[in-house]
Amino acid sequence: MPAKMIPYSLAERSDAELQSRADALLAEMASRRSCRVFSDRPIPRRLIETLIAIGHSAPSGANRKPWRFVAVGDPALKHEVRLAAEAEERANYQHRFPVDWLEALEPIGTNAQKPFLDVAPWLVVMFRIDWEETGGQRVQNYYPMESTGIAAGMFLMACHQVGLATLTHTPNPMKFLRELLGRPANEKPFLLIPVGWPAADSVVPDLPKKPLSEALQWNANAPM
Ligand code: IYR
Repeated sequence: MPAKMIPYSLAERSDAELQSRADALLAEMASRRSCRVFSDRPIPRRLIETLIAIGHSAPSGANRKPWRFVAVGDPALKHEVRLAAEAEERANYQHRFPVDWLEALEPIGTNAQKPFLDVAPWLVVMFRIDWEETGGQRVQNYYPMESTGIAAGMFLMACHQVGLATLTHTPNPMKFLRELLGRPANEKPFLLIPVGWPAADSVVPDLPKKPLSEALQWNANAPM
């Protein structure tokens, strides 16, 4: 049955106002960097919950919200995650990554050591849910990959907007996260996102960024 329809409208704004809001947002987002050196300064659980609620507000295929956020703040569990992630990454860096991948990672300066998994006050682990069981029936979700990616992006943006640092970490294969965090087989680990303050001595690589002109194409008749 179709849902009841309710009105939807947004505040009336001039093009100039939209542009200045967009310019301000771009300036803020352009300063986001992936952080690999965190401070242990605590972050309140309620703040993490609100940030996750923002991720959870993401659109999703058929409104299924095919994701799970697991917020890990227990030092002992974070340490277990670190040990398991480092074991996978050691294998990745030592013999699983092909040479071209290692070369692509070289400027970023990453290696198999992941101290931030102990230090960051929260590890937010996202899972994607391709199907769910309701009443003994297997129900397919739609676009779980796209949906979970959008939710992750909104969560990352929310963290940056409130003033916190994040990292999109993928210590593949990530099956260990399902086991350590007690999630069922239909939940596939998607991203491990440490959240917190950068350490006082945190640094990031000074990397050239692909210009927008290489990522944006206008069609020939696009209006001004
Ligand atoms: N997951 C590994 C390797 C890695 C992969 C990509 I793509 C990066 O942008 C950075 C690192 C690690 O976290 O070390």
